[in-house]
Amino acid sequence: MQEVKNKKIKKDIHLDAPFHVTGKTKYIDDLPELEGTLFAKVFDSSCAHGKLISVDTSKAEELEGVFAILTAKDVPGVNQIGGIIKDEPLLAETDVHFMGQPVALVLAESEEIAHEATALIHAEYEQLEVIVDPKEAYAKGSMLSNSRTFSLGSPDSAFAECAHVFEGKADSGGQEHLYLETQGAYAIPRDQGGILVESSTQGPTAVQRVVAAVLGLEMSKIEVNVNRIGGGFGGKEDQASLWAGLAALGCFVTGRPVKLILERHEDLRMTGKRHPYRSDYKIGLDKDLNIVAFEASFFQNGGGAADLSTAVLERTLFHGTNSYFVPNVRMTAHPCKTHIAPNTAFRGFGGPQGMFVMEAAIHHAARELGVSPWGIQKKNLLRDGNEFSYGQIVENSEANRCWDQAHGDFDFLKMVEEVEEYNHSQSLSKKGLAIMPICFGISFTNTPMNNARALVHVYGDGSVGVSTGAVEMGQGVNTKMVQVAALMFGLPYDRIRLETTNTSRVANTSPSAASATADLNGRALQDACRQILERLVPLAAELLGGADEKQISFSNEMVFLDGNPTELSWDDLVAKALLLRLNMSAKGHYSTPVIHFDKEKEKGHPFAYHVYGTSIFEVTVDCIRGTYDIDSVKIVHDFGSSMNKAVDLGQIEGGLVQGIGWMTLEDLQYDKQGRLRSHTLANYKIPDVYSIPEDIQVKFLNTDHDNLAILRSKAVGEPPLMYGIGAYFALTNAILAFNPNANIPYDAPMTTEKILMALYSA
Ligand code: LUZ
Ligand code: MOS
Repeated sequence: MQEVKNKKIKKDIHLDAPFHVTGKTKYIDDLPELEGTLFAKVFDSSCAHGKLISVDTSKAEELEGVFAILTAKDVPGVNQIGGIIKDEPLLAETDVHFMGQPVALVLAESEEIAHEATALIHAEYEQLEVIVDPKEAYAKGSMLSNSRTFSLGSPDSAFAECAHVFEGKADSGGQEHLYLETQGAYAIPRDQGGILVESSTQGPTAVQRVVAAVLGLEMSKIEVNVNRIGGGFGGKEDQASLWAGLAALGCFVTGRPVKLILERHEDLRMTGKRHPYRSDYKIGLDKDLNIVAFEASFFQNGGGAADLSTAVLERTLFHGTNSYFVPNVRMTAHPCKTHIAPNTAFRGFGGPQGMFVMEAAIHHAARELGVSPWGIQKKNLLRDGNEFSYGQIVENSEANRCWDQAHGDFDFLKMVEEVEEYNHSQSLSKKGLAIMPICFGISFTNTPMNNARALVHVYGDGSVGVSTGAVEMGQGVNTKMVQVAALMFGLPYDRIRLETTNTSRVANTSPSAASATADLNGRALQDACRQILERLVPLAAELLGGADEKQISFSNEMVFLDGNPTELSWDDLVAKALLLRLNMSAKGHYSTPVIHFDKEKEKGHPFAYHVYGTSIFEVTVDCIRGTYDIDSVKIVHDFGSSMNKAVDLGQIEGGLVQGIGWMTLEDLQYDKQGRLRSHTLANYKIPDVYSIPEDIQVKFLNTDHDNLAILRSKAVGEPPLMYGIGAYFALTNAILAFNPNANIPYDAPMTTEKILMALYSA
């Protein structure tokens, strides 16, 4: 098919923005309530680990307006929602494994009554030992699954020959997703035993599968519809299924529509988060500061059920050497079972936790050797032909280009000089710099998930309806899908309607995750459009008097011949095609070529491509208070050939700030009983407008290599989060400027309290 060009297509807008900012966008809780709707509330475990002895719902049942209270015995199908490992019941049965675990479901005539009723339920537990620390879990053999090891070269003999070897520990905390729209679902009975589930999910098919299983129905009976969701960040990749499963259970048992929307407190308490990790590392360098060997043990805090932990664990290993080439590697990761809410996907999916350890190891080595970390970083950046620990060979590495351009464009040497001058002249305030290069692999690491479908209808008036498996969560994927269809058909954006994500229109979807949604669904959409064009082009050629099909193209709503507009419009061509009974609908399919991975050998080519970038951080620490400002973040990012700079820039800025929050502010605290203490927004701090760096500059490194990205516009969802790791090390360096002997354990987040302690430590 020839290239289709359309000059009128306006790029660089987010099509949803006007609706978001005027409050017109609709989420689950905005759906009009059907008559007879019941409101659901979850009664959850107040015991983090124990035997469930009894649940007494009698008082609650007496409350006027309570319609039913359901427990595990009311589940008609299998009481099991585990996605990868079958270790998580929908409702607790004989034991509980975290505080916040659903035990009973109250269905009432109003939300208020449901709320009141949950307070009248009483459960008894036999308390068992609670573990919240992953290293303790590992020592006690409390595991979710087997450990995994990635290795390359001969680390043992390499360490023996290293000029410098350093060992240490590096821990990072979890992170609350804090999507603006809390978890929720609305289940509605359909005729002949079907159920429609409106769900706030990134994974409509995952919801369909879970609902069918717990109800003992076939998937065909369950229709999952997602209009859009108010943020996901990974928290709704798998964990929306629980709430949808409960709403659907209520609907199935009562025959009435059931709405279940979590309040913010419930969501904070009951849902899993980014996995906290504790890690040990060992790094070996030669006398020229080449990293020759690296060893790490990652202890993942998985929580009370496996959820996506084993997949997250895998990505920690994939990204354990970040954007550096290390010829001798051994990294082992342990999925540890603890008694907090099951941790889950979160932007970066274990990758950031791995990269933090590598950066800590480099920082440690630089500090001991009295050199700058960026000297070591630069020296070891990935080059074409290098091998990742998982066997994939580096192609089209942009690591050095991003780094070099960041140094040049932002005059890093001058920044270093100015910071040194500042630190000489100021005694009670110090500046710190850090550079954070990133390399992120694009594809689900689980190869079979890398596929997508799209359904396209061209209607009789020439307008177009598009359905894909992509879920719009604010990231702008719908805008990108509109762009793809508009470009294929030569139509303006307003002729393309993006439909909801619905399992009856597009089936067997992978979740919108892994930064791969636009790539996978965009390619499937191109395939569908191409099929329709293949039917239209011969007709257009015929209508234009037997023109050469190869000369036909579509632009500005007109048929073009040999690059020039003809008299034939798109609308007339479509009308004619329908009269001739041509099929103006098509189903497109895409599965990523090339990729494969062998889990026995832990080797393969799992990623379609990698995304690179470099960020430079400058911070100022107030050495009396421990408070700080992030003065600037300067980034050169590998966008490929960005198809929408507004959307892509939004992803960089959002990811960056979310990463800074993870590394500096967001401090999840659990007590020994397994209770989340940072359970409100008063004691869990996320970045606000005041904590955003004053100066954020993002340069687009336009890289035009042939790649598997959609329109060569590289995936952009997750990679920028990892820039935030630079904030941690810039703060560390500012502390060291004040107190060169400071004792600073690598223990993120770097909160102001920790800064203050470190400033005056020895
Ligand atoms: N989800 C998943 C992900 O199932 N597999 C992945 O590799 C992944 N990567 C990032 C985010 N979500
Ligand atoms: Mo995600 S962590 O790509 O759902």
